[in-house]
Amino acid sequence: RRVVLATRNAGKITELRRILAGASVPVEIVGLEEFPEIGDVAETGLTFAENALLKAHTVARLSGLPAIADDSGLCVDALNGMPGIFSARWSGTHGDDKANLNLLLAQVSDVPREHRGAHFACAAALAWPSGEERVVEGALRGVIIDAPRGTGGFGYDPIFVPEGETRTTAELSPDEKDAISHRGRAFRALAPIMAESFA
Ligand code: ITT
Repeated sequence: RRVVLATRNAGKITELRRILAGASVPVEIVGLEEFPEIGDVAETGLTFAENALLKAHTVARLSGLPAIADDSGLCVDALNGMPGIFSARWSGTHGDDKANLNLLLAQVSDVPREHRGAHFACAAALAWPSGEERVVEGALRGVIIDAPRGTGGFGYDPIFVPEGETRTTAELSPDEKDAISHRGRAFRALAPIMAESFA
């Protein structure tokens, strides 16, 4: 019942462990640090689902265990859905959350409030060493604000206010974010599939 969590993003690891624990999936989650021989997976897919499957399949094949992966990002209406699958490396440096967020803020600085719509998207993939696979998606609509607020979460959370909220996702409690987030939705949908396949 061991499953490898195929991500190196610390913010995701925290959230995924929390979400899967809350969904009572009967598995032991193993981190990638147990497989130092597995390098970075090139994210060559064109969609969140393709990239999540690429990561899950690669890690399942190399570890010999089932693997789950998350591919996610922020899609901004005024930028035609960008940064999207490029969210982690929008500024040019992979994983530089602050630089990515600041570049995005500069790019929407002229966009009026009524056109600040955006959504977070997450594809949650599960793959087995046999090549079998499942993938599900979740999303959260909201708006991009002018200046960062809050210290929770990671990535673009300080500039994203979900629909129906006044606080950014960085100002929500962990439980509040999980309840509505793209990641919470995707992995809660994957949970019964995992539970069934590990029963
Ligand atoms: P792994 O491939 O190792 O999982 P990564 O950071 O490269 O890590 P992605 O390609 O899926 O993963 O990029 C996700 C990026 O999208 C992340 O770096 C953030 O910038 C953004 N993002 C995703 N979910 C987010 C969330 O809940 N809050 C804020 N930003 C988020």
